[in-house]
Amino acid sequence: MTDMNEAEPATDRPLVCHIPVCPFSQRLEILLALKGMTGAVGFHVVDITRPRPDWLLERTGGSTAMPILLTPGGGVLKESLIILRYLEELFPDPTVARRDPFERAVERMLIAHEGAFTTCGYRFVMNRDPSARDRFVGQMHEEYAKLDAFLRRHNPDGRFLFDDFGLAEVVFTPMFMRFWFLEYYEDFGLPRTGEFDRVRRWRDACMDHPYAQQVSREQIVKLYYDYALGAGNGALPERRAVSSFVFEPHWSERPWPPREKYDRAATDQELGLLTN
Ligand code: GAZ
Repeated sequence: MTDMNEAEPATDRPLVCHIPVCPFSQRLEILLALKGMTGAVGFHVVDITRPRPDWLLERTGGSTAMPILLTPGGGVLKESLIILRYLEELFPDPTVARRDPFERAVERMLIAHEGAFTTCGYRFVMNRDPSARDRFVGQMHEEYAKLDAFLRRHNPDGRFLFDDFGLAEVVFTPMFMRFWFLEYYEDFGLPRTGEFDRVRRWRDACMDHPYAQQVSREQIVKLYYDYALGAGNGALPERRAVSSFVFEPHWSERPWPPREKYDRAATDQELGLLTN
């Protein structure tokens, strides 16, 4: 649990300050797991529902977005894609990114789609206007269609972009998992039509990977309830006192939230957010 005046943790090894369920942080966790280097980096939990501790704001120069990587030498890195590259170079064996320059470029082209894909899914879950729903569905289809076309072009018969789970998979898997919130709150899933077969095979292979199991569907659905009401990043929806991102009561002890996001907003009590 964070508090503004908490003491600065030791940085005798690289330290990632993170929000445990944040997809950008899961990218780093997956990469380290693939390298067998999980223990080489410390993880310090930041509670998104509270103000950032002073020592952290001092180190980052006031920037609050997580994850942040603090180096033993006093360096500060932000942006998950940058931190991934740093960890890839710091712990080069085994490499997760492609070695061949052309393949690496192909991998980067796919990774370049991640921003649009992510934004589309988050805007959709946060949308409050029922009449805009069809437009979001169309945009999601377009995003999945782009991924499908890319994968068909570069590896039509495989499961991953190349032969195994690599850097592009590290980047996209946490987003595929977050989009469980679209299934639950928007009843939106990837259509089972042939035009999405290739991206479906990729997505399923990504989500099944043993090193990518840091979060569960139940956890995502429960923690992201506030996003479904349009309140992102630990902000509070109207008439609520406790964020769905709080650590206590633990998500596993709370009931499943209502799926109806447009015509009803559950209370703290209904969501099991009050400690007795
Ligand atoms: N581009 C950065 C990265 O590391 O790749 C993004 C980091 C980031 O946004 N971190 C969020 C954070 O720390 C938590 S995860 N926020 C608190 C703060 O003070 O800035 C939310 C979105 C969204 C996409 C993702 C997320 C999310 O819209 O999961 O909108 C609210 C935040 C596209």
